Amino acid sequence: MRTQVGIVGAGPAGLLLSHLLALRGIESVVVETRSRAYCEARQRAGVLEDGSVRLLSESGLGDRLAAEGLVHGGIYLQFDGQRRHIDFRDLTGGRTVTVYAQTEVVKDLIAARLAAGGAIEFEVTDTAVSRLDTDRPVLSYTGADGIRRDLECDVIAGCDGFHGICRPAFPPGLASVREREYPYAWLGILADVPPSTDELIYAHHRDGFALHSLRSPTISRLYLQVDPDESIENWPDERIWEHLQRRFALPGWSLREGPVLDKGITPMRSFVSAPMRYGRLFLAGDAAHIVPPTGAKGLNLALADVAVLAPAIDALLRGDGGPADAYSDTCLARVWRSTHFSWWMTTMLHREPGADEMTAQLQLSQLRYVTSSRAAAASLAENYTGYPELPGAAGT
Ligand code: FAS
Ligand code: PHB
Repeated sequence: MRTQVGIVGAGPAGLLLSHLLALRGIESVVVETRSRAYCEARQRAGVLEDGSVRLLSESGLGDRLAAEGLVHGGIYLQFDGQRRHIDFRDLTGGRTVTVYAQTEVVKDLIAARLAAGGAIEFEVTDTAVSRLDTDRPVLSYTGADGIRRDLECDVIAGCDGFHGICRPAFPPGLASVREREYPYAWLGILADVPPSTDELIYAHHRDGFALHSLRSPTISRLYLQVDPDESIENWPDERIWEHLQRRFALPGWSLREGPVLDKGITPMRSFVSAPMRYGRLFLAGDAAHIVPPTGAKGLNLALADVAVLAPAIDALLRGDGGPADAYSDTCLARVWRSTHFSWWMTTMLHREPGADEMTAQLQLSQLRYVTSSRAAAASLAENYTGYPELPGAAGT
């Protein structure tokens, strides 16, 4: 069997890459271990940067996003008994973010690929990649029908997330990894209750961090900091709401509660593996880098990687290897900016277990500065809405 580009993983990175390649007349096959239903229901990110919205819209994926996405012009930072607004529009000359869940991005991408006759093989097993240092790399997998396949490709894209098989396929010693695990995790809930806020609230509290996000005018998404080894069984809904009430408490404001539809615990880490390419294997998204979700960057970085990768593959297949040679460095510049911003937001807002009062005072001073200095607030706004700004669709 043969295709031009073999793509491992039907998450946002793999699916958008397949779509952007198809727009350039390049054929691909996406292989995915999970079912379509699982991929479409997996609760993850919720916020799209300005540039991500433009990228999706300019590549023909903007209809539902425009109709259902919630445009936000800022966020609230809550600390020390006060809640202060950071006005993105004012601070960045009009840039915003859009609340549109990753589940919806994935649904739109799968629908678009299947409508265009794209090949997505769900529920595959035993994926493997080989001959990566040749111009005919091979993507092997067993299909849902139990038949083993060896797909000869021109290029393979490793979009298989943090636990995938592509990054480990690099030769030993080639990749350098920079990693930091945080001494806390996020417990996230999806609740059937209208949001108690118009825009996201990031709350610093002595008990721990909390975030009030949302999915629609009737569905709220909330997170609270827990210990990294916590298990969800220790967190009945009542206990979750009790902690959220305490961490968001503010005179004259109340947090509405409702049925919890989904809950889970996510570990927090910063992780960058470089380079993002070996021979004809290119990594994109979580396969190459992970950021703590405090900066709302993970999904956006995945989309930004493939916005660079699609034109690079196109050029490579036309005989110009320049953009492909530059791929890793081009992406890593943005990855490190987002990694720093995500680390900065995380360490400013989370209670560090065992930290002394000095740490808490330093955090509060930073929060007071960011909400009182226009220069400091503009830096947060610029990074949160996406820096540097993404070019148009796929490098146009
Ligand atoms: P993904 O992990 O989304 O997709 C990889 C795909 O590859 C998966 O579907 C997987 O099943 C498949 N796969 C893996 N191994 C395979 C194999 N061997 N063969 C075939 N397929 C294989 N980001 C935010 O911005 N905000 C958040 O709040 C946020 N919350 C998160 C919560 C959780 C629990 C997790 C894990 C991540 C969260 N993220 C968040 C980050 C997340 O949104 C990622 O950045 C985003 O999913 C990255 O997309 P991909 O790179 O496509 O990777
Ligand atoms: C979400 O809505 O899931 C979300 C929003 C902002 C974040 C993280 C998660 O920083």
